[in-house]
Amino acid sequence: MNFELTASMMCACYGNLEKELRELEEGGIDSFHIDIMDGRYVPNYAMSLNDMRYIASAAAKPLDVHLMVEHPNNTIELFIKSLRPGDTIYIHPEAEYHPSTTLQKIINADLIPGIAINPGTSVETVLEMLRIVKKVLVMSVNPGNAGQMYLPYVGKKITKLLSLKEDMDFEIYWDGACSADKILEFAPKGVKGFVLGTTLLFGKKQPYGETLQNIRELRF
Ligand code: S6P
Ligand code: MG
Repeated sequence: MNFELTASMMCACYGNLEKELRELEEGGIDSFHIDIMDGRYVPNYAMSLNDMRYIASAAAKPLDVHLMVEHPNNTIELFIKSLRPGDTIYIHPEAEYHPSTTLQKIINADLIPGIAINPGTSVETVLEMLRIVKKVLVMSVNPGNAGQMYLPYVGKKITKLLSLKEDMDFEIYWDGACSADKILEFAPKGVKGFVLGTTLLFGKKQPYGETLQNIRELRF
């Protein structure tokens, strides 16, 4: 089965960041998920612009930048200018007065536009934006931290998004508490990619390549 795996780099070991990147790339990761937080939109900081710049300069695989910041329109150029075509920027529509303006800047820079949908946000409130974006990041935990519990009510929203994705031309990605059983359930239904954090990839006594291989060999 064809699905993408992206590594949540806020969960990586910063003492060995270059080694982490190499091991993940050699192990077959598809992209690097970069969680940028401002301490206001979410009560945490996680990664910074400089962390993202370093990973952008050192990685061969694309970046998947998840902006959990208020009014990303004010600073979006800082992110755009360090990224390459094929990289993605997700914004949270609730964090912006005019999210379509910010998304247009991402499109104009030849990057892939995405929105991230919080557990408490309805599909109906972001419906028009689904026509603009190419990727929808469904948060299955509240944004701000790794290592949280899956919120089961998010499953219904994924079902709704799956019914819209062909017509509106976007792909669905999973972010938060991603486990093997979730990949087994949702990849066959059409969820295109999964963000791997502490639940499945980091902090295990297993080389990343083996873990990623095991995930690719899950039986559907
Ligand atoms: C949360 C963030 C996520 C986490 C990821 C961690 O605000 O957007 O990308 O880093 O969910 O994965 P896990 O398996 O520790 O929940
Ligand atoms: Mg994220």
